[in-house]
Amino acid sequence: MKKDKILLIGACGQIGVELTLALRKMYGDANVLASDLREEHDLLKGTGPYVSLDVMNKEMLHVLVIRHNITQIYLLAAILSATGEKNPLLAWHINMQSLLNVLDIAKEENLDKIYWPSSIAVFGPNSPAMDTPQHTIIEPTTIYGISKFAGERWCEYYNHRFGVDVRSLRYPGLISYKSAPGGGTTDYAIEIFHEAKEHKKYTSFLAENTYLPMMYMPDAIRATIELMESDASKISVRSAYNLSGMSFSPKEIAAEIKQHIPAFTIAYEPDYRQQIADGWPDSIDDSLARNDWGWKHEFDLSKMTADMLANI
Ligand code: NAD
Ligand code: AKB
Repeated sequence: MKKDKILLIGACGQIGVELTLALRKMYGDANVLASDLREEHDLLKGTGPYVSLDVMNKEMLHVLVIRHNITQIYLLAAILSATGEKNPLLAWHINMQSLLNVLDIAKEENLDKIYWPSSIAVFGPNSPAMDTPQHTIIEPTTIYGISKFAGERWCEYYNHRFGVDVRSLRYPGLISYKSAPGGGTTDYAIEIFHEAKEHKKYTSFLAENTYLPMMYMPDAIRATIELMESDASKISVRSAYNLSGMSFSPKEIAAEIKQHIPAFTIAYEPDYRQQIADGWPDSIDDSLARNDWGWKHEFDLSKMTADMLANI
């Protein structure tokens, strides 16, 4: 039997650090090769093998896959929504070419499984905002959302056309304390905790009643692993599954933080990210993920707030 050997690309990012550590626990430290453009993250040091890799360099990626007998790739490298709007052509180039490099090598080397995350950013202002269904109008207006939607189509194409076992989730905004976020519109919901603890006040770049779908990182890591561990016969969606945890506004998260830090105050100064958030859903219907492979979230706003404040 072939031994599982996993390559994580973008391992030093907000999700990558925690996913690398979780996969090392499951598969054994030596069987999970972490890689990134950046220097190795402090939390990864001494926990397993690490290589410097630019995923845009297909030849180098290919050599690495062959040399390390890689059987699965988790591709997490990307330019996120807020950063993407500053340089749309670069975001398109990196987000698309990285995925095409990975999918093509997966096809050529007959790899077992590929994971690549999509985002709620695939939805746009013409999608239903509440309980946005899996299949609906999808007209993203950010370059990040456009690249994620195109990526979903490529994933489904490589699965149907070439049999590549690629799996994907449309993550909501992810909230965590271990590794810093990388330039998203939902990052306010992480900054607010750090500022609340340090300065007891926060100025939000989104308006008070802007609702967005969100998820606590432990739920996101578990969802990713549960999807990847599911029998292929259970995976009916080969583009990307809707995935839901909670939904709240800046006003609601501030009220929740105030329960723990009574002196905490919030002000609102919406910037260019408001327009991005206004085009995204308020909440997501993820019944397909729940029915197909048994997804169930654990963290709501109050449980997450208590955990974040206890750990920062
Ligand atoms: P991040 O920005 O924190 O991390 C991305 C990592 O990729 C960084 O460490 C960066 O150095 C690395 N990287 C960038 N270009 C690279 C290249 N050319 N070669 C190798 N590495 C490169 O992002 P994240 O929040 O961890 O997101 C990971 C994935 O999940 C992305 O596809 C993102 O779109 C998706 N996602 C994230 C969220 C969220 O809230 N964090 C929500 C939805 C989807
Ligand atoms: C972002 O805000 O860009 C990400 C996402 C929801 O994809 N957190």
